[in-house]
Amino acid sequence: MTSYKKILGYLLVPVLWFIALYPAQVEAKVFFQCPTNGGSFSDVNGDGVIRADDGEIVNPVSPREVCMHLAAGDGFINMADKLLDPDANGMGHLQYTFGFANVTGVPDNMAMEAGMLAANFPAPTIKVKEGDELYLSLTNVGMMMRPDLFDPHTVHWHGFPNASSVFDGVPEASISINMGATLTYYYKVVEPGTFMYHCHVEATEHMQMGMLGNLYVTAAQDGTPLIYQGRTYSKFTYNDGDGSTGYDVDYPIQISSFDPNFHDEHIAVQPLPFALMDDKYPMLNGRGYPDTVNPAELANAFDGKLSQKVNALITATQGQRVLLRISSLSTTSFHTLTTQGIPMLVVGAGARKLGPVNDDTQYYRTNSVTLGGGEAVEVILDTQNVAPGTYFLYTTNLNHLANHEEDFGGMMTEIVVQ
Ligand SMILES: [Cu+2]
Repeated sequence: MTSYKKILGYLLVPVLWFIALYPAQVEAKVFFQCPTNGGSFSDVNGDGVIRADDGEIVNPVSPREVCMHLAAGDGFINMADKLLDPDANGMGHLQYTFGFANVTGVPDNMAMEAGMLAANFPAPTIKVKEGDELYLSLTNVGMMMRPDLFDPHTVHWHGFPNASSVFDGVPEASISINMGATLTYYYKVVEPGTFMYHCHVEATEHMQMGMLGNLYVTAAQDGTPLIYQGRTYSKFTYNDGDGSTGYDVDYPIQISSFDPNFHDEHIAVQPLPFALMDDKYPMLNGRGYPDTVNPAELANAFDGKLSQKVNALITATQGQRVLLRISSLSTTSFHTLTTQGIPMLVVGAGARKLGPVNDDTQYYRTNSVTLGGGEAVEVILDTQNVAPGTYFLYTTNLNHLANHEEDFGGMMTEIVVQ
């Protein structure tokens, strides 16, 4: 009789759990929302262009409805210190991360699996145009390597003028997304400029762990040719009225940095060294030099998944104006970037043009810009009088020119003028 009761007791536990959790199971689910057409037309690769399933570009008339589906979870990336350890087979330190993956176009019933252990660093780039409506579905796929954690995640579009806080991603002031659930953020994009995005849940931890990405908005003035200083442009950093922020090619460059100790303690399920946070891997677009100039998408050494899809190589044809959309999401330090041989013209900061419309007098020439976390600047490099060759964009914080213990790397990339 006693053993019968015992068995009944054991059986009762899962039954009670099932009853308790059943409502949660039916309510929380993956749910990609795209009003244009139920999801069959979408911005699959984050380039801001909507394509049908067969790849045909189907951008509707303005305002465009841009849909994107991100998964939030964990994963691994490879750091750039590939020379120190000869046994590493050309792979650098394997870094445990939290991050986002692009699962746009993946059917809802396969999105969890596609997003698991697929964290990208940096997060998939979000590029939209002023006037667009962005429907950004975020699904929390859980942290596979930390099953003890049940952290929610959010998307915080840093600098976005939300009409209400519900889509701001600050968990204390809005909502955050639990494991197995999806929230679709809605943004009516009304301001051009260089922004950035990150998860805002336990921000010091989740940002140090890598939930950071490039995000920028192209100007409504694009497509209307304007002549500035004798040259014609059809792409502009801002709605400047006079073409003074015109450019030929643009590159988002995001400053970030990792403390390997923090990440290693994390996957070892140890107390996290918040107060001792000390970043040893300074990066541009999630890579240290020389990985910054490797045009390939990098895979990690854990399961071979593509983990670092964005590089930081800047290329231009002589005579072109290059726009650098520089942002910083470092959680620990200010960082200074400089170019040698090509003057920097700063035309915008904090997603605002410097000075009013039809006025270029507040732009300034410099040879370095310094950014703290959350700051962004737009820098134009004019290659008209620059001899073809390879130049460098790098930090003057010389201790940041290293990939942890391996010197001659870190926060540096190349500007190749052809
Ligand atoms: Cu998060």
